[in-house]
Amino acid sequence: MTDDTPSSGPNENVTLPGLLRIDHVGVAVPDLDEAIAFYTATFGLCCVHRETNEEQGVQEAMLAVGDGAGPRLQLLAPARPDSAIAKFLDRSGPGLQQLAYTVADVEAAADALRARGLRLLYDAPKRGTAGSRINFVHPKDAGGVLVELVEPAEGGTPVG
Ligand code: MC0
Repeated sequence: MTDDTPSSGPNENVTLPGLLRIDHVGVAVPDLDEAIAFYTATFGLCCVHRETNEEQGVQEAMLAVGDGAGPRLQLLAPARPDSAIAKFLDRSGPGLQQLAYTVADVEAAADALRARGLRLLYDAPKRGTAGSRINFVHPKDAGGVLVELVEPAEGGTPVG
């Protein structure tokens, strides 16, 4: 190692997951309408998308910040009592639930992380916001953070 070799950072000998940017930050909330009202009135965010994801058991909203060019805030409310968000709220209360990164290829990103010994929650990607394809890294394998990988739907901009 020479003096100018970084002591940490990308290792050219292993495949990296290809994270492009922060896609969104997810916050668990008990009531979606109330949360949207709070974030729009108090912080001036703009709700640009809403949907119910039956498979995930969530009612969700995406909120844009400022000019909308950057990452979104995702509000996640339980659509049923046995959902991941309901369990999170029961255990931890409202608050930060996940950090999501945009990737070009969710399967390749998941494979790269599996190769490093991280547990991915799904064998194959599932449907996420606005037709995106998603997978998650177990929070116990990512420093206590539930990491989501998001491959946006064909055509680019995830939502809005
Ligand atoms: C659980 N733990 C977390 C956590 N959820 N730590 C950080 N962040 C979270 N969100 C911790 C617990 O405190 C506990 O720690 C340990 O993990 C329990 O692990 P477990 O028993 O294996 O699992 P569960 O039953 O608590 O479930 C956690 C798990 C689940 C991440 C597997 O929430 C899940 O499947 N999430 C992925 C799906 C999801 O989150 N869907 C909702 C968003 P201790 O220390 O007490 O052992 S849907 C979405 O996001 C879509 C619409 C999109 O963006 O497109």
